[in-house]
Amino acid sequence: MDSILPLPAQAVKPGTSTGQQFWHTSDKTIDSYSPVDGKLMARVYTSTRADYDRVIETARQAFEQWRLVPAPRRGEIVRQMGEQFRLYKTDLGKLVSYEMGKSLQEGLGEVQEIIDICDFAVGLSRQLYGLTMHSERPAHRMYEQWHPLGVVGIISAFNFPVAVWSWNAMIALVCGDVCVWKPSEKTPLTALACQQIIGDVLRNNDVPEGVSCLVTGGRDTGEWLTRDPRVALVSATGSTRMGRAVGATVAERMGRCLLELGGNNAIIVSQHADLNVAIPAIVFGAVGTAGQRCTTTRRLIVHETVYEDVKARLAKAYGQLRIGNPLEETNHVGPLIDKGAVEGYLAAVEAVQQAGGRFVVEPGVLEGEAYTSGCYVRPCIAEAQNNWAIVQHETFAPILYLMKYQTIDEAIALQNGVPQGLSSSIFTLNLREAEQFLSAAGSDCGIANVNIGTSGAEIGGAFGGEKETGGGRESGSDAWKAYMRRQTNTINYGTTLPLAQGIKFDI
Ligand code: UN1
Repeated sequence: MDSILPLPAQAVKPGTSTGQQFWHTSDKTIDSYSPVDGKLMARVYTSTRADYDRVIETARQAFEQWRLVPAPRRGEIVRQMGEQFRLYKTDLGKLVSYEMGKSLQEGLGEVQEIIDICDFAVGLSRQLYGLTMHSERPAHRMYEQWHPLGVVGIISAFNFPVAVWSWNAMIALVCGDVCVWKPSEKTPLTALACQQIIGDVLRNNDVPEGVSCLVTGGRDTGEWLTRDPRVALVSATGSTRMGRAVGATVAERMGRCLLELGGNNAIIVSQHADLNVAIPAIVFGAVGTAGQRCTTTRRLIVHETVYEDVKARLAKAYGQLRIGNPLEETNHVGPLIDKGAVEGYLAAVEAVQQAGGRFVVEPGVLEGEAYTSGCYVRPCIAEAQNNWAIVQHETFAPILYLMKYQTIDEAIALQNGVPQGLSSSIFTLNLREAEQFLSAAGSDCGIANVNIGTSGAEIGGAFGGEKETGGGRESGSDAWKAYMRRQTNTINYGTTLPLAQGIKFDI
């Protein structure tokens, strides 16, 4: 790992953007262990409250200047960041894979998402459009503008340790905001690497110190951000439990919140499906990132006439999965993030058994020389009922629940019959049922696909979901509007003062 780890196995420091001011007054560290081999990768200093306050103050001052930089110029700086990520794609992809445990291909894919969102943001920097309206009053003009919002707090999760930051940060930066990132305490090194990668660009362009900042720590650090009235928008990715707390705290101070929380994503496999397309999509959706994507396929709702066939094909495909070191390209499935996640997996397996579930592909924790970190588990499949508590709950592990349906109405009801609403898909070649699935009476999720799986969304669309998924939208489409404030402007260029609504007021 030498080439990707110039960071020594000693404490490295969080701080503000250019890398010239790394403040840390704490001697407390987060120890980052790789789930791949259980080795200590580095110790990262955590931010104290005093460090945090200095970061926010610097960010606030940077905002005063950054908001005045023309948006296309901000876009040019983001373009250069995208170039840097192109240069470091392999190194950063490997680091993501080693620190988080996802396969190298997925680590590289994650860095590609950063590059893609940079490109998207560059174009967007010339398209932060407002509408013009026709005033009801003569000699009046109405239009709206989108102005920068302020400090954006980004709380990210371990499973996409760098891409989700970039969806927020790159859009926020072209919108004229400044960013304070609190990465997951499980993956602090990849965050430090990103700050280093963009540091040169910020320095070369004389960008004010504080435009992109990093604070490290656990739950307390996240709470500082959510409670802080200096933070205009908190964008948080993580569990529903975390999101509920963040949402309530930010709402209390009338701040803005963008939540991207848990999913409980289902694929419907109709009797009209092309199974040659469906099976690989299901397997990638269920076992990719070892079941630790918020878009992971957790439930499979299969028409009764193809149920046995689908079950047999899946069992065969799972039998071919290679589990092991994710940096070895021949392996499909890496480890879970830590031993706590393995316990969560085992608890879910037990709950399935207690509810009466039958495993079609058996679960288990892998042991032996290749699995010394203790974090490698077998992706498994269980026949289950949608209303079981364990099926209603998101377990961040590769467990796929299999269930049967008879009518398309029933399948859609099952798909929607969970508290979460992130991603969904149907495999069918039947136009009527595909359109029903996409209609107002179809899937209730933020993402609904036909003949592709639930995960692996492209950055060009708005990403997020409904119900307990939190309602936020990040990344493409017009998600940028969440990072700006809208101002409606009416200008009177006439010589009289007509009032709206025809009101007469003569003095
Ligand atoms: C997440 O798991 O938080 O759609 C994000 C996908 C990825 C992003 C997942 N592009 O699976």
